[in-house]
Amino acid sequence: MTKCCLAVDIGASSGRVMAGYLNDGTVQLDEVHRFDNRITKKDGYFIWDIAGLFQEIKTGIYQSKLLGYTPQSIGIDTWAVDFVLLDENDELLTDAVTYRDPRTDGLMKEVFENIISKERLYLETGIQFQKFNTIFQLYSLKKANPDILKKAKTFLMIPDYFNYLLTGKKANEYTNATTTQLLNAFTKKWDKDLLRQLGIDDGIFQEVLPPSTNLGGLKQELIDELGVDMDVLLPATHDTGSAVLSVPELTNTIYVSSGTWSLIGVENNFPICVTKAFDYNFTNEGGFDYRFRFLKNVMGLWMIQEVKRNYEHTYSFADFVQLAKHEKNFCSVVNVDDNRFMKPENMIEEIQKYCAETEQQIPQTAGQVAKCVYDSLALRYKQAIAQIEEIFEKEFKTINVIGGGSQNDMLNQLIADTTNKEVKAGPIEATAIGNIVSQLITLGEVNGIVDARRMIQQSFEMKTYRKQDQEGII
Ligand code: LFR
Repeated sequence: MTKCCLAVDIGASSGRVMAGYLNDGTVQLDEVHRFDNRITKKDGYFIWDIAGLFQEIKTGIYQSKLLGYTPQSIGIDTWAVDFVLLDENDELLTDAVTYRDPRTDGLMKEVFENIISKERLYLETGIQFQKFNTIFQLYSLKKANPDILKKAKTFLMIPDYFNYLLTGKKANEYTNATTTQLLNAFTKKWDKDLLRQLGIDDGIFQEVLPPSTNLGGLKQELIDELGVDMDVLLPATHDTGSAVLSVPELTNTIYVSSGTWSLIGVENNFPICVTKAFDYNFTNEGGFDYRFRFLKNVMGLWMIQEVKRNYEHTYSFADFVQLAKHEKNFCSVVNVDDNRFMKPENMIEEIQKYCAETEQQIPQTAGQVAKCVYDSLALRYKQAIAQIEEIFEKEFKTINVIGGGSQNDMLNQLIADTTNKEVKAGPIEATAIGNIVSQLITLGEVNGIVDARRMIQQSFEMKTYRKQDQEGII
């Protein structure tokens, strides 16, 4: 039996349970369970199947045992901003509505006009303006369904809720809580003044606990059901927080955490809320060890995930890359961050419409659609990177692409070509690795974030890309 930590990492399109452990000073990772995650529609809202996901977590725990592991701890990370509310009997009051639901359309402006100015909100929270931030989701609930908020006794974000189901303990983990845009960036506590202004009862929010907190053991009924007894530890429960823990070098490097979203930024020891950061809409999300991720959300691979779904999964992600490589001469680009691509009826048609409206060539084949997506993403990355360099008055030499998207060698090459910087790709499982090392730090098996990053560098290979195409593709 191998002693391990279990990392549960759930993204917008899939989740996995990984067993991780140290061997000879290196981090070892083994996928014990993988499952799909998808958005469904219920009662007029786009929602996550939260009960189904918890079932998958349990299957993963059980599976780890069957594969010969003895888990000593488990940590859960997921995407950010989404939440559930519990009533006085700790029953769910709502489905977990996804941040891609249009219920918050137009509400940012209303909040700035009626509740708090945009500038003040940024200065207090350090968080970027995204229409899906929890603050706007709660505001929309207050408008559309005030009774639900009245009945609510507990606010838990998605990983907090899973932790509650595992342990019976209610808490709001810090890194994920920062993405609500309701936490003061300096006190690192719920901003009670802001909540009062919004008319939301601050009593529903739980204690904010940092990564490395031990929430305690599993509930007895789960120990009986799964035959496993272990502690539930808090990693950075926001997936991007865990992912960035896996970036080994951050002095001269800009990271791109590449998955459903592309999160492009640097790491700091304090939030940066200068005018340019505000103008360019950069965020300061809380990280492990109270470091801050200064980054920008760029659309990411959601577009190609949707394109794949629209083609009824006829092509794999690798197929799209191969097909796009054969479309060297096709060169139409879209603004990937346009709200129309957030949750369109049909992504392919939306891309085609955009190209028609902007009088560009309309992509017809799967290869042309994919090429358009990759070119458009690379162009947007280039702009975000230029903005970071402008804000920091510094040139960064390297870009480290981490996460599932780092397997896309065409996109990696495009980034090198368009930015003329060295691109390092990997680790692919950055988020799960960050989750595991944070547990190892909590358990005293790794010394801290500096050692963890060195260890990760020694444990996982990275591929390097340099500018090839002098013309640039875009
Ligand atoms: C990435 C991510 C981003 C967040 C977005 C929505 O998976 O967590 O960091 O902005 O999803 O929650």
